[in-house]
Amino acid sequence: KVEGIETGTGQGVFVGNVNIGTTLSGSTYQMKDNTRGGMYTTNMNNGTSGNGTLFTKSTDTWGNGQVSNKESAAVDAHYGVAATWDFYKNTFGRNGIRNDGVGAYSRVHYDTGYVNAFWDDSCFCMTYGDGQGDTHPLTEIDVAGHEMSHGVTAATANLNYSGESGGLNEATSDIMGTMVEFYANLPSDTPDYLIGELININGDGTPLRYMDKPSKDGQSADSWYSGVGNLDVHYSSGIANHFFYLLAEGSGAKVINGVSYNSPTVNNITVTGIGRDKAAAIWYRALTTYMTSTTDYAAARTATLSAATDLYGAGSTEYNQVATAWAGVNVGS
Ligand code: ASN
Ligand code: ZN
Ligand code: CA
Repeated sequence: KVEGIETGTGQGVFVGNVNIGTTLSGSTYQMKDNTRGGMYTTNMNNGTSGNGTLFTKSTDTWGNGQVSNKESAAVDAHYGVAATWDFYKNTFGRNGIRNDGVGAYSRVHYDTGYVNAFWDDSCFCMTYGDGQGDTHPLTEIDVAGHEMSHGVTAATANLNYSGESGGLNEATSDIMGTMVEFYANLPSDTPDYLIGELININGDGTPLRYMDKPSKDGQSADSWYSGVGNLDVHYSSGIANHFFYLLAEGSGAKVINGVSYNSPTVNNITVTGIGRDKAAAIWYRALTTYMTSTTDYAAARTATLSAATDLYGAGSTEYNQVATAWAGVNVGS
């Protein structure tokens, strides 16, 4: 054991009871994890500028699951960074967001009534609002994974955040954020293909986005059409989210962890799922090897086919289902 490196216990708003990486400095515990690139979590105390104040205390027990305890959302954020770090490291051998061993820090309790979370490359940090009214803090694990994956995209393909490349940038974050949720596999936040399902972002219990049938949110595209690049990037992302769901799980009706999905395709094309792990490996390799800042949907198709060839061989089942899943969302050759 390295001097100062501790394992604390926390109870987050969403993560439930978890262990978190902390640091003992003198007689004070800090919410700082030196086993994962020195990532730490700060309290913005409703402010909007500066780095915030590092969470510290005299015991190594943090939060109580209640929003009113300011440490609870911090436990979610801290755990989310750790889970994202572990996911990328153990799945792809990626050592941090920039693959340089440096951990990102998180700022919670940003502003008042702030209903969003965001990644910022300039501070190499993540920021979470507390939500407003019936909307909970934005610290759910798929959102954490989503935001940090914007950092991974910026460090790799660097997809421009507008037009079709912007939709692919957003989809990469939804795909990898969802993979982080599956990786963490929390009993209090069972993994699914919904984004932000516990936050109550719409006030009626519905999630922010649906990967099996993106149009369920009323705005997102299920399949490609000319002009889809004019949509907000959080809606043009639907095509790639839908592609990923189809590739991983297949078309038609399915129940996963008690959630029912029904993923229709154009022309009723049948897609046979190859599983999440292979689908994620293909997407990650495409992102880090073939996609560039100007990749559009047609080029994303080519990139994932190249990735599938590298990983599983040309003409493999995996390669063929990549092509079929793209056809299922109207992205053709
Ligand atoms: N939460 C949003 C996102 O990650 C923030 C933004 O609009 N960039 O997409
Ligand atoms: Zn995003
Ligand atoms: Ca989710």
